[in-house]
Amino acid sequence: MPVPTEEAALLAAFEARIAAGESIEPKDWMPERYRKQLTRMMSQHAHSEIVGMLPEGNWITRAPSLRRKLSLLAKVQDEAGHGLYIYCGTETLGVDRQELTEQLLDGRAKYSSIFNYPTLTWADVGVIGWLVDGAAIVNQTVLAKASYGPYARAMVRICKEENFHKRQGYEVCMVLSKGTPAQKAMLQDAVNRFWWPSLMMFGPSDTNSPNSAELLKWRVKRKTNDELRQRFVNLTVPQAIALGITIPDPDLKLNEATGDWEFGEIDWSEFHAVLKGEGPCNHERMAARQAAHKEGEWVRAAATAYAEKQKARQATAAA
Ligand code: BYC
Repeated sequence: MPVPTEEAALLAAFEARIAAGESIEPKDWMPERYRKQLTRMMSQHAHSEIVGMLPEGNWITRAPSLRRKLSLLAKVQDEAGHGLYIYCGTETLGVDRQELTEQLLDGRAKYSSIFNYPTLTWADVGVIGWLVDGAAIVNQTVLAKASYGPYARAMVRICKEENFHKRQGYEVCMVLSKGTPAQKAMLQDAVNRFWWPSLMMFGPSDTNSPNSAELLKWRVKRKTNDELRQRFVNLTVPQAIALGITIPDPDLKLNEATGDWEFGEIDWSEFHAVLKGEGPCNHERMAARQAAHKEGEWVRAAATAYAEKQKARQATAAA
């Protein structure tokens, strides 16, 4: 079916604005497909921040000192804030948070694969800060230049907080790396378990990424999954060397000509299994979110009743 002339003109104007580096704002015309892609990506991102509180939240009561407990508490709270900024961003696209939450709880929406792995030791908390938040910074620094204004602006603030998260994580790793043989072994074990899942956070390889072409065309994404993954590896390997930690990849080697740290093949069958709900903690994560939603029902009911009472009071005062 031919595209109506009016819509074709709107689309051309929209694409010209994007090509000129302008920001698209909530009330601007946008193609339905752009709105849909952004809603999908932003909602997954928001859900990841919320589900992402669970693995580290698991260690708040067991942090080894008050100082560690305070910084971990602050970090986990920040993640809740990130989720809220991004849900607010999706509201500007016309979808409310309740609807997106329902999609998460009934399994229609995805969240980042990384949060389906368990946190078995205290070293995991350090390694998540270092690798997982480190990967998020690489990805999100570029998203801070995304064409959709509310998403890009949320990323600026989130990246600042992620920097604190990465530093607190790396500092935990540094202390462990200088500790007893048992502490060093615990750190190495955590890196062994989180290295490959961290690389998977960047999504499938470019040849297998169905959404990339459209997102790159509309400058939501500014770099491809593989480009960002490579950047993360290049930044992280020297940090691992500084810690005296071995990256669990026998094929890892520096290509002197390109300056890239070349790495081995990712196990994509593991990635796809986790996306299908078959990761080590998928069931546990979903059960935790469902329980939290149920337990929070009285808060939502109380807030709604309060808002209605306020509205009624204002109506009486105005009458
Ligand atoms: N996990 O065509 P593709 C954090 C899906 S949280 C699960 O390449 P796209 C933190 C993808 O959605 C930070 N699913 O997709 C929080 C698509 O499926 P659908 C989280 C994945 O969108 C707490 C399909 O695979 N960051 O930092 O072009 C504590 C094909 O992929 C994954 C974000 O969410 C995955 N890893 O690119 C600590 C960043 N990868 O929807 C830290 C924002 C791919 O078609 N998102 N899929 O059914 C993005 O940058 C992009 O959406 C992605 C994927 C690079 C993730």
